Amino acid sequence: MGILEGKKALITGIANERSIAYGIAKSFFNHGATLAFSCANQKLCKRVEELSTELGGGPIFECDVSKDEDIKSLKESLEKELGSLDILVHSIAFAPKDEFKAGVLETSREGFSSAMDISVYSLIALTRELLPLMKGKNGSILTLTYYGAQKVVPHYNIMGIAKAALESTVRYLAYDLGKMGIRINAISAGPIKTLAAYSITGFHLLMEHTTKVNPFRRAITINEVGEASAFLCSDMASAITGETLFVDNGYHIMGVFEREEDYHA
Ligand code: 0WD
Repeated sequence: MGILEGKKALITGIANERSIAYGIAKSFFNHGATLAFSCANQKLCKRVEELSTELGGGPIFECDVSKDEDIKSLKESLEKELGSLDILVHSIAFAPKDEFKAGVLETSREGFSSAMDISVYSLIALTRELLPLMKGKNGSILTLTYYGAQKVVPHYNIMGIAKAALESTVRYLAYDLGKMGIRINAISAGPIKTLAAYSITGFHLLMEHTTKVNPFRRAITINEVGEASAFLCSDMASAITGETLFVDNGYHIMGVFEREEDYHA
């Protein structure tokens, strides 16, 4: 029996087969979960439709998380289709491309607001709206973060600030949700070549460096994030909440690097 047998999960944030959310969906399906999906717009929903057939062909809902009305109708549709929910996967982030290029000093008010709104507030809004479906279910919520929340990663800029807020949000929500027996955690994934990653200036250098110096000296895969996510969202992790779990081949444990060339990607 799979570790997610009998659990119903909503997966947000699949843009294509490279998306971290797709790796999570695959693992969840293999571990026995029933899946539903949400995507930001019709175009993405079409893509998800193709990918979801091999994952049980669950329902797909359009939901732009920057719109309260979309989140409300997502809840109504989920209630109609699934009745209840055990797991929410929040795999969503956005910042205007120019905000990555400019340094933090040049961050615009609009860029800051939209990065915080879509990458952080959406976790609070989705959690609050979907909570009634998760009550009494030992529910589990998961979001995705990155090392740039805790240390300076050049070019990550506004998104580093947003991810720091996201990790803090996870801790505060963990406290509030604990009373209801619901857990919430974050996975801090190492760099992976996805659509979102390509918005970051110099991502290929970051990827090359991280891959070269981590203890395993290789890149992580979306399947590895998927397997760790399956564990965190299963009852095996029943005492874990408010945590940020690194799935990065151990890059974050490094203090200095061994060789001079390790500092150059
Ligand atoms: O190296 C990486 N790729 C890492 C990503 C390392 C560590 C963490 N992450 C995080 C990202 O910051 C994000 O939170 O993982 C999460 C998933 O990102 P991803 O899988 O790397 O990227 P992608 O496949 O692009 O999925 C992110 C999706 C969007 O895709 P596009 O490319 O269309 O922006 O977030 C979704 C959308 O599907 N998204 C939204 N969904 C609903 N409403 C919205 C929105 N307003 N905006 C973006």
